[in-house]
Amino acid sequence: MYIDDTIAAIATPPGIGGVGIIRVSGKDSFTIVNTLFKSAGTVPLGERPNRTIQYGTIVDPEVNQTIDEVLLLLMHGPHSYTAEDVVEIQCHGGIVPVQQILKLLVRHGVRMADAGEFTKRAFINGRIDLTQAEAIIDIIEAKTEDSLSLAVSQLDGTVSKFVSSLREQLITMIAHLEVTIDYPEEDIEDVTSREVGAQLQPILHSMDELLATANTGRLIRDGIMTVIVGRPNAGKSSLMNALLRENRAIVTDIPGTTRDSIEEFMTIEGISLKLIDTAGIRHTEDTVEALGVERAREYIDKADIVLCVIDGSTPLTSEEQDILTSVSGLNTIVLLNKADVGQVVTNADIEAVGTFTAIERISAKDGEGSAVLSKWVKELVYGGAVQQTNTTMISNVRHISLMEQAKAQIEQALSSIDAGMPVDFIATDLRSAWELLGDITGDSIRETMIDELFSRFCLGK
Ligand SMILES: Nc1nc2c(ncn2[C@@H]2O[C@H](COP(=O)(O)OP(=O)(O)OP(=O)(O)O)[C@@H](O)[C@H]2O)c(=O)[nH]1
Ligand SMILES: [Mg+2]
Repeated sequence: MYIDDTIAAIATPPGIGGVGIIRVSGKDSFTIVNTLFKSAGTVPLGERPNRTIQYGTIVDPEVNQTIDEVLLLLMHGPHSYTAEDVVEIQCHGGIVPVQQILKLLVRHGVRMADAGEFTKRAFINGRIDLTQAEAIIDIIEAKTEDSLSLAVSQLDGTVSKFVSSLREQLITMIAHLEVTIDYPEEDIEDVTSREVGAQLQPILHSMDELLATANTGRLIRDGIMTVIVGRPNAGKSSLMNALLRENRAIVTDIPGTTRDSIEEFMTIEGISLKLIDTAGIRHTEDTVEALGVERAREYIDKADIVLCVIDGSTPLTSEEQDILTSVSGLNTIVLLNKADVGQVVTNADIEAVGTFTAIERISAKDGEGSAVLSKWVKELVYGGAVQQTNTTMISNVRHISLMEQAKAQIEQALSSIDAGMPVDFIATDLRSAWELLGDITGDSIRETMIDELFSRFCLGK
């Protein structure tokens, strides 16, 4: 892919701020900006020292009208974000100056960049690989300190280094096998297969280790989808408000108050949670309410944690038993609410219906619930074998899925070896694994996938 045009975009968010930045990248950046820039010095921008800041004004040369006072950052490729010649124009941070300057640039031969096109160029020009490009999106979208530091470590190339080292080992083995295909002799094939088999074991082991971090990595990156369900009037919206510490959802003593789901983000233990309050689940003739109930059920399927609120002050109803059955076996915390008015529902009553991660007593009305939730969030994210410190973590669903597929290919190669299959079978499996791993870093990726991926960026990035 050869890129020969010059692109520009407003890199700062729309609105009013201290400065506004327009980024220009491509081989004509310096010459085009030069025709619009006026300063005390007369040396053309392209000949001024690299990586300097130049003060002056942007002037529309056709009518000799000054648009704004600016600072220019000059960066010659390949030492720039895109690895091309880049000029960043800093003007005053209003909506009009940035737009006027961009329009002027377009009139002088610059093309408006697509979303993510600067980062795409950095990738096409080989400055970063795909995992690093994806890490940049994650940095921009990070909602907590933990998700930021995970993304930063991936920008540093932790995942790429891991993947590249696996690919190098695989290609050596493939070469080894292919030599034997060219000189087929029974015992050489046999010896080679066994050698390759022995070398594949540690590879498989390290893939397993990385995949073991996937759940933690994904939860840190994407946040925990926490869904509050229960029958009408159980106290779900009261719990939502208690967790958020604000009166976000309407609470009344009328069953069926919440009719549509309400979503809010919150942070617990440095982890971002997407909290969803749903309509009370019951059989209803009301069309709107019924849609809300259906939506509640759909959320249960997607949830990382289900908070099932039961009114503990009255005996379990058959409706509540049905709800409990539908969330049994999931990562469900049963909350026996209204502890303040005395509880008649026992743990045994709940356990008789199904299996749940925990059963806790709370009083949502009094603002309780946070301590319980934070305990289980910690358990879910950091519990188990995975330690967060210093391990390479895989968090992107695309990477996880490709790594799993590559692992399956290696397992297949191992069983071919065990079954005494010819070496070309084994080589084919290993080659597929090598290609799948290459898709992670973008070494063998298709163009449509690249476009799809970069379209997720914002303009000017
Ligand atoms: N005593 C007591 N009452 C509570 C508690 N939590 C909620 N309530 C009351 O129970 C009633 C229903 O509360 P909501 O939070 O609206 O219940 P909900 O589950 O969201 O109900 P729907 O939206 O109708 O499905 C209100 O009158 C609340 O004040 C609690 O811990 N103790
Ligand atoms: Mg409600």
